[in-house]
Order: sequence, then C-alpha cells, then structure tokens
Amino acid sequence: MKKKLLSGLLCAAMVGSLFVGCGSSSDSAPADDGAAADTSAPAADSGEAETTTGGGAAGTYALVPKSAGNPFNEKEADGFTAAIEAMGGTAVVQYPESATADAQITVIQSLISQGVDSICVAANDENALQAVLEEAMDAGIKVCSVDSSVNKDSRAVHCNQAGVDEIGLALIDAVYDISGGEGQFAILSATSQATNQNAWIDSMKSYMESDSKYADLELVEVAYGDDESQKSTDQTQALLQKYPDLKVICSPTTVGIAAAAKVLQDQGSSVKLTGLGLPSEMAAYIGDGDDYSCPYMFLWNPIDLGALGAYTSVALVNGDITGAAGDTFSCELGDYTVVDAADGGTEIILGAPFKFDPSNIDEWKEVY
Ligand code: RAM
Repeated sequence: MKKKLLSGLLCAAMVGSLFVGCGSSSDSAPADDGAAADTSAPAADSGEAETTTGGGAAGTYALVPKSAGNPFNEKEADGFTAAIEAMGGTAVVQYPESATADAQITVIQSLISQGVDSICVAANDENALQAVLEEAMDAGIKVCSVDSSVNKDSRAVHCNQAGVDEIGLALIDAVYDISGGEGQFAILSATSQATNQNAWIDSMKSYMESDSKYADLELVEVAYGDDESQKSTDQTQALLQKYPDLKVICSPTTVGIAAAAKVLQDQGSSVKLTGLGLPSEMAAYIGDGDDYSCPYMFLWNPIDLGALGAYTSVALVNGDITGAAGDTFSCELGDYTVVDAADGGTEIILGAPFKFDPSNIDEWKEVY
C-alpha cells in the first residue's frame, strides 16, 4: 500500500504530463476493509489481453464532461488529456455550459461538425443524448461514456468507476454503520437526471428493500444540489430544518458532500455525513468525534477514470475492441475486459470504491 501510495504521490507531483505510465488501477484503490464487499464485477482482468492500446493514437479524441467548475470533472479531464497526448493523439475537452443534456447536445453537435474520431461523454441524462450520439456514430465517430452512462443504444461501451451495486452497498452500509443501524437519513444528490447518481441511489434502495438488516433505516428525502456548491449548501440547510431527527446525510457526489460537510461542521451539527468525496476537498471534515462531520467516505481515482475513457476511445478507434462483452485490451492502467452491464449494454470497470477515513485521508488529500 505504501509503495502504491508513494507512486500515486509521485504521479500527483507530476501533474501535467502526469501519471500516465505510473498509473495503475490499484492506485484508485482496493476496498480492503470489506465495506464494499459486493464484487459484482472484477476491476481488471488479470488474464491475457489480446490487444494493447497505447502504441499509437493519431487522431482527435473528445471528452464531454458533465459540467465545468467541478474539480472531479477537471481531474477526469486531466487524466483523459494526459493519456491521449502520451499516445500521440489530440485531446479535445469540451465542457457544456451547464449540467444539462441540452448543453451537452450543443457541444456534441459541434464535435460532429469538427469531425473528431471519438466522443467520450459523462452523461447528464441517460436517454436524452441518444439522437445526437446516433448521429455521431452514423458519421463514423466512436462513442463511449465515462462516469455517468448513456443508454446502451447510445454507446459502444461505458467506462464505469466501479460496479453500481458495489457503490450502492458501500453507501447503504456506511449509513447503517454511522446511524447505529436505525433512524432517519437523507440523500443529497447531484442533478435529478444524472445516470450515475440515480443508479447508485436505486441500488441503495433495493438493498433496503431486499435485506431486513436495513429495516430500521428510514430514507426521508432525496434532495438535489445539481452539483452546484451553493444549491447543495441550501439543500443541506433545508434538510436540517425539515428533519430535526435526521441522523445521517449521504451525498453520492463530490460537490454535494463538500458543501454538506461545511454546513454540518460549521454548525456543530450532530448529523453525520458520508458519501463520495474528493480527499483533497474533504480532508478537513473527516475525523472521529464531534468536531468532524464525516467519519468516512468513498471514491475512486478520477484521473485514472479519465485515462480509462481515453484508452477505451483509442481502442475503439483503432478497432482493438468493438465494445462487445469479452473484448479485451491492455493499457498503462492494466488489462481490461468488456463485461455485460446491468442496463443491457456493456461496460469496463476501473476498480473498487476506496474508503477514506482518518487513518489515510492525510496521505490521499495530496493525490486527488
Ligand atoms: C460529482 C459528479 C460525478 C460523480 C462524483 C462522485 O463530482 O457528479 O459524476 O462521479 O461526484
């Protein structure tokens, strides 16, 4: 672990041309504490890979993140750009004007006109991009999604940070643990249309429905901060006012959890927080006892996730993979196999969610 961490720190210190070459899917981390024990899909296939991506990538590869001004998306874009450039390609990162499908459609239309070779999108809506992405694919552009998926007909393959149910289980178990197994909790999400957050929340709900272990937990509300800091702050304050008996807020978005952490800690609230956060933004709030709002949280390496989107884009353009289940490729991050996804399409999984707690947060806050 120490060695991996040092390599991660070294990589972080090299930001720019960065971590490509020293990255490894294990940098983003093993869930070695059992909190995310449902391994619905493997991180990376250890078997023999048929093709290697990374040799050559002449061409133009586009990334369309969910929104501008979100450090998670910027780190994802850093990883994408560094990987494409290391392979000799040209990376185009085009942020939409807002975290909406409409704004992404405008950006994608312009990328189609520019004649890019591939488009990798973190979707603000699962279905609303279908027409424009079909137009892109009809024009010969390879399409994949990353972080937040488009539906199966709108992509060749999705690059997923971790299994949906792995994340859902880690989150509901954290709520269970932090609440003492009973009482009210709320979810502070991103936008109401975000595919990734909605899938994780649905997974949490299905664990609650199917396992009596969670019978004494009450989900009082799913609030939406739209991945905007101020709106997430306002929504947190509204939850505190509406639910005086609230015990835990779970925020499966890096923007939401950082905003909620500040509100709870500034107010000295007894409500505790967990979810998905960037260590660099959450270090001041993670700790034991009354002075800290967040006992622990989870995430994965957003830089590696962007790089996986890049390697997948190049593999599609080079014809190394089509995106069919069973396709394999090898890249600087490791060996990957395309697997069936729950939505009927296919996906490539980066790794398992990693737990950040008082024992490791100071080490990881420098990395991402
Ligand atoms: C926010 C975004 C992103 C998500 C992370 C956890 O930054 O909503 O899509 O993956 O949180």
